[in-house]
Amino acid sequence: MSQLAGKLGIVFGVANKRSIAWAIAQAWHKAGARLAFTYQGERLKDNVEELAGTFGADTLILPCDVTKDEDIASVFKLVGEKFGKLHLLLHSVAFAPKDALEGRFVNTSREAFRVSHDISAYSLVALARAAEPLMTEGGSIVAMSYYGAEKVVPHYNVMGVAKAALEASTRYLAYDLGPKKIRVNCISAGPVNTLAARGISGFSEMLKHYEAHAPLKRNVVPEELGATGTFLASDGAAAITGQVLYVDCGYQIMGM
Ligand code: NAD
Ligand code: 0WE
Repeated sequence: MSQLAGKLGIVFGVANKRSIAWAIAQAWHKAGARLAFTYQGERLKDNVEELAGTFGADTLILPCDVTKDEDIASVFKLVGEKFGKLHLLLHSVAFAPKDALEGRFVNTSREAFRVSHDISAYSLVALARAAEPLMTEGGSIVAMSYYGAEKVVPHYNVMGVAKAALEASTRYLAYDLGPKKIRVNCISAGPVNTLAARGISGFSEMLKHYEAHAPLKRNVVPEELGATGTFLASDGAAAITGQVLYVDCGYQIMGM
């Protein structure tokens, strides 16, 4: 129950109640962590305030567009003032322009490649650097990835390349931050029906494909991502860093 008692954390990537970030935040909260939240823009402010507000009226909820250095600086300044230190950081942020996820990968524009890597991969480096001075007692940084980082998933396209960069960044960050007892890991989740998955043509067929082919013959549920997120944040994972953990009902082990 109180695996994370006394831990202070910050969560990036809640858009609505279906967000993977919200599932992990709820699990961290139940395990005893005190959390701050960020939201991408005014459009999502009310959603995040309604969800995160249930953790107490004094919950810190701040705007942060991860492409803006000044937003990141102001978030960590305010978190430093409120918490004084930090133990946990969840990165659950990704974006590629919609047309880049529809056509052929070979047609990815320079701008779509830049934007998707800036938001989905570089942001982890920027957030880890800003968190480091506050993680004075060590820490756990968790980022969300997907199988398209290592194998071709049709239409995942430039997001797959950005997730490969995210996973490699996780390893280099783990090396740099290890001496400070800051661990950095990825959860590679099977498909989950969220805002980011909605509108992906063929997504319901993908859920059926996982049900048919994954060893566990079902899809992952958000609560299971919460449980893995809590494990990685906890002292039970004190010797785990730089890893990608598959929370995908075993799909990743299959060769056919
Ligand atoms: P979601 O839409 O709920 O979350 C994506 C978040 O990214 C949103 O909160 C959005 O506001 C945020 N974001 C986008 N651009 C941003 C920016 N410039 N600055 C700050 N925030 C920005 O969808 P989700 O499925 O919960 O996605 C969360 C993470 O999980 C992503 O990294 C995604 O790649 C990963 N993931 C999702 C699935 C899936 O099937 N849904 C599977 C594996 C991994
Ligand atoms: O990481 C993701 C999706 C991230 C995502 C989603 C969108 C939709 C709206 C990034 N950028 C955008 N841009 C938008 O305009 N997933 C793991 C879910 C996902 O997306 C796919 C998948 C899966 C799985 C896209 C194609 C194929 C499979």
